[in-house]
Amino acid sequence: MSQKSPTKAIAVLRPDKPDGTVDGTIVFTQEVGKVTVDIDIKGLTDGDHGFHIHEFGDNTNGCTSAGPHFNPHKKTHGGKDDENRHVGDLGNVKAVNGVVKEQITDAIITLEGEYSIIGRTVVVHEGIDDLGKGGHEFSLTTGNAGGRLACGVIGYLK
Ligand SMILES: [Cu+2]
Ligand SMILES: [Zn+2]
Repeated sequence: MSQKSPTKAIAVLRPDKPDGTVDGTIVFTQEVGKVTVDIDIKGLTDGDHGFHIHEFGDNTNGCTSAGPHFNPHKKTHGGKDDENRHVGDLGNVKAVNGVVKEQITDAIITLEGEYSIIGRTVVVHEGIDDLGKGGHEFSLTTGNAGGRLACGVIGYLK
């Protein structure tokens, strides 16, 4: 009756800049056909902040080195529940009193197989992700979510 335990992964977010205030932990748990994401972030301004998985697990030059949104299927940027979205598009997180404490589920990201998000980077942004609907020149690539406040590479969790 041995059962494979679910794959879990974690990203520890660190500020992009030395004087940055934002940090946190993001825990991913693979379920059947979906991933549960437990989000704990602090040090944000109140309101919505773009929250994505970016392509590369590289923080050499801060969060910039993580590259664009993880987009293996070459789609345009969208919201989490849109059919047309990057795999990495998880929408916005909402900070209250500087803190985000949310649990979300997503059926597009996965911790297994060819399109696994493990080894890529979670980024939290300065501004609001317009989910592709803002009409800005960046809406269909980044959601015009602005600078990268904090990021962390996704790795396996025991
Ligand atoms: Cu992003
Ligand atoms: Zn995107």
